[in-house]
Amino acid sequence: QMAGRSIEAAADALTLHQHVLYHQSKLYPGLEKVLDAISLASKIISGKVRTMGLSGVVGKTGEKNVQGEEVNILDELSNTVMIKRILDSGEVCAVVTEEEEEFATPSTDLPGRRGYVVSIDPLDGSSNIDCNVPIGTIFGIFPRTSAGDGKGTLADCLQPGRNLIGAGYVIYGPSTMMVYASAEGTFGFTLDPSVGDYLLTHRNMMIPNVCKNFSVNEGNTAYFYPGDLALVAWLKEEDKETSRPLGARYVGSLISDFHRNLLYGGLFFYPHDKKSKKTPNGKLRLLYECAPVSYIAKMSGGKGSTGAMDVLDVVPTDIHQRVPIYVGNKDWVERAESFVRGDYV
Ligand code: P6P
Repeated sequence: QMAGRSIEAAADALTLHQHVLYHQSKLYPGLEKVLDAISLASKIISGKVRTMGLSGVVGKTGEKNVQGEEVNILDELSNTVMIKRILDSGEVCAVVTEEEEEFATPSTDLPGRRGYVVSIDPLDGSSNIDCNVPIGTIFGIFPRTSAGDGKGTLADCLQPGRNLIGAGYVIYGPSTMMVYASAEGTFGFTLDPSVGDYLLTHRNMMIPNVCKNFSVNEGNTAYFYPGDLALVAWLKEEDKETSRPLGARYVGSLISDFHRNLLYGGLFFYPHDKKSKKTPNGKLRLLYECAPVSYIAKMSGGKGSTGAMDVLDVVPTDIHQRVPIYVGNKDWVERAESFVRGDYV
């Protein structure tokens, strides 16, 4: 019986490429090549992450990125590899990445349709890299809006999450997994290093109808607005009917917190707070963190909100724009909205 199962699995576990080819390439020609590029770059990153103490990628470059954050060697490598592979696919007209002030565009003498835009956080959770806590790559894929097949424009990059045609993340955890969501639903693929490919292991992922944990950095409560303070207190009260108090889980790596909540149910939030004038709208970025995870949540039966509106309806005015985010079980996100709506002028 076991043998049969393992033979069957080896024979028919779809690869990520096949999944995209079968489900999306009629509507979105060449999209599978975009996923191939992200997938290849993520395998290179996975290899470095798994041997980081040996592969000389631990530590800092000594530079600061556009966010004013110190850049880790692995951040820079991940960014360089992702941009190059994605633009070389010939299917992408612009890449928005956390590590670059401006969006990157391809040389137009490459064959290809350049019909898509990719927003990407090549390696999210950098503060966790050196201490071996899971980190991740987060990405969103939009259709280009400008005419022709040349380099993309700023307008191509400033699209609301509502326009996403696919979004996903790679979690470099005990296993390396790619979770990819599209109109088809949310599917999980596990990297088999002996094969060197992502094989389907989780079909039609849906957030369970239970909310096990809340996930927020309570070290910031001194700077919270009243609504968020009331929300945190409410989540901790005992109330059997609404299965409170919830557990508390906070890894500090968005993809780890989000992935756990996708599988077990949970409410993650990073509110805007009074901590820093520099980031009045919270810490997480719309285009390559909040919109992709809100899209994945939506495709998995959940929701992402800024507290005042659906994250997917926010039209960016800047490619590095930050928004507050409450994401996870739809009913719990809506409860959170009722607490914090009052804080929005
Ligand atoms: P804090 C990691 O640096 C990150 O961008 C996300 O992955 C994570 O959710 C958040 O910041 C953690 O921020 O302020 O709680 O350390």
